[in-house]
Amino acid sequence: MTSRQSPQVAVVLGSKSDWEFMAAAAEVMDELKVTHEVKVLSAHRTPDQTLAYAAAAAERGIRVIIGAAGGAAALPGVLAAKTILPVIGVPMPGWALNGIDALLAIAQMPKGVPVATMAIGKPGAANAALYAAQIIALSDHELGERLRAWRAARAQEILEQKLP
Ligand code: RP5
Repeated sequence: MTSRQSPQVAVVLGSKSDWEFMAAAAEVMDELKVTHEVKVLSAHRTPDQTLAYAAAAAERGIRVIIGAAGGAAALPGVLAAKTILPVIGVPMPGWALNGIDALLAIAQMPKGVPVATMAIGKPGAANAALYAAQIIALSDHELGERLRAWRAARAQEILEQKLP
């Protein structure tokens, strides 16, 4: 049995430099009270540790994995190759192609190993957290209620916007 404090979502960053964008995912999960852990693991720089982490995630109680990487962004796909947990990929901006490279690398998975691909950068990070929460809410009614309240609060913010 998994305790309430154990992480439900694993956020895996290809580099510490990705945190600048992925902090937005942690903020949303904090708001929604979705427990999570953040790890730095690279498909290219620490391949053995990345594979072992993905292979062990489900038995540790992780329900969803979010993988963030830039450039030749193999990380989400490599995580997905070692688990049947849902994997959500977030392309990181930067370098010459400003995230387009990572977007295509993450989205273009071969048949049989899916990765749910979000938008580039901070919007994608926040949406990855929301999407992970929506998956977990399929079997967590209270989280579903928090998600509904979160959406309603965002709608209210729009309705209350005033132009100068
Ligand atoms: C990717 O290369 C990482 O996910 C990061 O987005 C990018 C640059 O990494 P650093 O050189 O900043 O460590 O693998």
